[in-house]
Amino acid sequence: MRQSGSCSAECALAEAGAEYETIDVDLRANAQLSADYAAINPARKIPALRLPDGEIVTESAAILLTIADRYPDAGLLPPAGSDARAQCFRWIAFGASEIYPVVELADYPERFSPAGEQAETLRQRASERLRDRALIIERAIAGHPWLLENGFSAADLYVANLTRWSTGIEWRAENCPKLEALVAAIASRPKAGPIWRRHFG
Ligand SMILES: N[C@@H](CCC(=O)N[C@@H](CS)C(=O)NCC(=O)O)C(=O)O
Repeated sequence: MRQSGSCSAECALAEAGAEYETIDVDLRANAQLSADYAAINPARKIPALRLPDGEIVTESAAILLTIADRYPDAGLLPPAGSDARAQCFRWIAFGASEIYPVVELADYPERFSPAGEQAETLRQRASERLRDRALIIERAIAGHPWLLENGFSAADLYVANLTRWSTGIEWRAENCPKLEALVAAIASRPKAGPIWRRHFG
C-alpha cells in the first residue's frame, strides 16, 4: 500500500535488481486484520516478504537485512566487519525498536487507551515522540546526504520511510533539513527513486 512501511522493502528490492511482485493490502479497509493475512503475518501488519522457496519473512528490519544479505552487490550494507556496518545495524535497530512501535500508538491509540479524549492525548504524545525520534536521526546524519559518512545504505531507506508518519511535512521542512535532503536524494536514485515517488510523491 502507498505510503506504508512496504516502501523501504520495495526500494531495497529495486536497488538489488530483484524480480518481485507486490500484493496490495488495504490498511484503510483493515485488510491486514483478515484471517487470510494473519496466515501470512500473525501480527497482522505489513510488510511481509515471501522468499522464492515460499518462506515468509516479516518485520521490516529483517526484510531489509534479508534483501541486503541476498544481494551483496547492491551495496545496501557497508563492508562486513566495518564500523560503518555497525552504524548501519544501529540505525536499522533504532528504527525498528524506537520508531516503528510508536507509529502504532499514533495511528491506533484506541488499541492502548479508551477511545475519546485519552486516545487523542495518546495520539498527540506519540506524534511528539516521533518528532523527537526524527530529530535524533537528523542529528546523527553524518554523510552528504546519507546517514552514514561512507555513503548510501539500507539504513537510509529505513529511516526515511519511518520518519514520514505523524511528523508533518511543514515541521520536517523546518526542523529536519538534513533528513529531508536525504529523502530527496532517495527520490532521485535511478532504481529506488521511482518506488519512493510512487509511495510518497
Ligand atoms: N514491527 C513491524 C511493524 C509494521 C507496521 O506497524 N506496519 C503498519 C503499516 S506501516 C501496519 O501494518 N499497520 C496496521 C495495523 O497496525 O493494524 C515491522 O517492522 O514490520
